[in-house]
Amino acid sequence: MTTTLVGAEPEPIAIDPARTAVVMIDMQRDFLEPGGFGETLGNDVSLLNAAVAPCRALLQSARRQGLLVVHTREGHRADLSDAPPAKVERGAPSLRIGAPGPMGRILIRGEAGHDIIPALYPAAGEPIIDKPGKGAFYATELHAILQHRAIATLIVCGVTTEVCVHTTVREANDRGYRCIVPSDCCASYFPEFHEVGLRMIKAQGGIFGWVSDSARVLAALG
Ligand code: TIU
Repeated sequence: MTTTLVGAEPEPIAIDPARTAVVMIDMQRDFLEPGGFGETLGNDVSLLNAAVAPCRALLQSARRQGLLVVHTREGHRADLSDAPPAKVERGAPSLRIGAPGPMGRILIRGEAGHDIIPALYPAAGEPIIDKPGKGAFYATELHAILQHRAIATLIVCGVTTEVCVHTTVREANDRGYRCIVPSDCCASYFPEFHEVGLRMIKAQGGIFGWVSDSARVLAALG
């Protein structure tokens, strides 16, 4: 085992790259591009685009170093049978999950808007997890995939910081994974939620995990 030290708060964290996975959360057109679900909820989607370049740099480094890279997509079956009404009922009725949007039915698997943005498109062989919830572990194969590769540490990137990234980090923390969140590789429609979400992760001695940034992760990966 060859470990490398990643600069982070509340303290540096040693990782074994062979047992570390990058988890890229929901970098989907529906969240990042105009006309998608994020915008229908009343959000300024341009705020999320700041995370794309740092995510791309981190992805490229992770691929070069042979880290496991996993992508997630939030979305539902076409008949909405896996979508709780409590979730579907958010937003204006004409713009809800399953409603027709400019990029196909909103957050429906197989529709254009559900797909991952071209800049961060999964490479051949990288697992893609289709998740019905906010957390990447809920009702998915993610834990099994990580266990089969003896993954101990997750570098969690994506959108949005306080919703799907946070929920996934909390789920991972309860399952025994060490989570590192590079601050510039995630983003929120609400800058203050991004800030406070990251502070929540690293507070109390790192109650949910570690907060770093792409420069420090890239330096550690080499
Ligand atoms: N992926 C994710 O964060 N789903 C959301 O619905 N996020 C919002 O911030 N709305």
